[in-house]
Amino acid sequence: MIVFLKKVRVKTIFSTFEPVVVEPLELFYLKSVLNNMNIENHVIDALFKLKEPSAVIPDVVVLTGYNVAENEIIKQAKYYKLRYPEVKVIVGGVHIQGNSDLFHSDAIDYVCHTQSLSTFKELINKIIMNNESPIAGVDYQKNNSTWNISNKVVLETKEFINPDRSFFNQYSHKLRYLEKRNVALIKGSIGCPYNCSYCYCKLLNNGNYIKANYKEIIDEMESIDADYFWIVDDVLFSSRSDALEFIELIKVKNLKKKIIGYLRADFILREKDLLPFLKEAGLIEIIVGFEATDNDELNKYQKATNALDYPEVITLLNIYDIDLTALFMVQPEYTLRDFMKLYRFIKNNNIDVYTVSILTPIKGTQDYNLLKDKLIVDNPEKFDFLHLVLKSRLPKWLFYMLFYGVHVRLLTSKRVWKYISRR
Ligand code: B12
Ligand code: SF4
Repeated sequence: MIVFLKKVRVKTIFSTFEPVVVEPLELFYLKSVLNNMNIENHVIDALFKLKEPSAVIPDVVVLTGYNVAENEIIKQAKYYKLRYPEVKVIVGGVHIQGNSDLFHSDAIDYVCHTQSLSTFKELINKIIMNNESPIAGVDYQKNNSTWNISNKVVLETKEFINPDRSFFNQYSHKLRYLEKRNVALIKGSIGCPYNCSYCYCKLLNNGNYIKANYKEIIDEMESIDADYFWIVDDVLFSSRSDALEFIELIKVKNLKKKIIGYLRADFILREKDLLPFLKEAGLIEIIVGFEATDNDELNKYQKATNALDYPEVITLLNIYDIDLTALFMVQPEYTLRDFMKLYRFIKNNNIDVYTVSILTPIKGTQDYNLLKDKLIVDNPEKFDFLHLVLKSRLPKWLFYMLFYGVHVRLLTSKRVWKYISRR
């Protein structure tokens, strides 16, 4: 059997600048499963110019991609069916996990809406055996006509499988997080224990959060020759004991690694005495979702953080020389005053690196269902957090002018210039 594993991408404004380029780690988990089964497989990803090998005819094509690639995934499934009439097409990944019904297309055979890699293995085995019996977590097309819908599957523990890193070893020089080069991704947890109203991540694994196993993360980091490790878990630590365990494990191993991770502002403030130890353990950059500078907005988002704490959080990270990427979100209802307030907050707190997203309801979330009648566009490619998908209070041109205006201060960032000059 031969399997193609493909990340379907669409160009967004984000991909024009490409401040972050990382390995499509999900494909390398799937690759690892196939390698263990001794199945020939080829990773295809346009970002890295990895093309289909010309003389090879696949038996299975696996397509994955984010919300913006929703239509493109279906389009590519059709393309592969035409090109290889016998091929079986499987789709899966985070967007599909929460929106399986959108992929019940003629050109797709299996819709994997579980995170489970053992389910993926089982599915491949069934395809090999030509066995049509149902699998939990996978919808499939029966006799090319009706869809057999499976119940949702919840993973209770993380499966122990490490992704294949052969790609990383070959392409690490191309991988970056802004000015930081040679960055490997690490996934430890699944989902998020918090409940911010707009967020898609908390819905993953059907809302069932699985905490990271820090020992496994650290063992994995130890085996990879990277300068930086971006642990992409939605929250690196949700309790003090998590952080203490992490610090202790790194200390015992005497591991010297540079780590980027996500932490919430309330955690940083509450556990501020741990910051020097976390820095010592290798945490050199923290990504913090501040979202808004106003508590009314934060309450609306059920963010459960206090905007009045944010300046102290920024100062603390400065004191301990931990880089910050601050994440903000603007709403379509924003007025000139709201944009100015955000701009002033960024300026007054000397925030060097930040991103600003436009509040965008993502399919699968409750926000999306509430707001879907008010959407002004339905093209998934526009749901990249950089386009208005809901009507703005300000005229569109003025909204975008202010939205891009807020980004201007990034040009004063040394880190951004380092990134630009390296490109
Ligand atoms: C790092 C990251 C990125 C990286 C890319 C990472 C990558 N792997 O290529 C960068 C920074 C480039 C990026 C960009 C974007 N991202 Co992003 N990103 C993330 C983040 C933080 C982690 C993703 C990751 O790499 N995880 C590690 C991998 C290994 O985990 P995984 O994808 O879940 O895969 C596991 C399982 O799901 C499963 N699996 C995955 N695929 C498949 C397929 C099959 C068949 C099977 C069986 C199983 C399976 O196996 C894996 C092993 O456990 C997530 C947040 C999150 N919680 O997921 C957002 C997230 C995925 N991003 C998101 C979005 C929207 C984007 C952007 C479109 C917009 C933006 N401005 O950020 C752009 C896309 C640009 C483009 N041109 O496509 C959304 C996606 C929502 C959705 N419904 O699709 C998320 C969930 C965040 C959010 N805001 O909600 N992102
Ligand atoms: S925004 Fe962050 S903290 Fe809130 S639910 Fe999503 S991932 Fe969790």
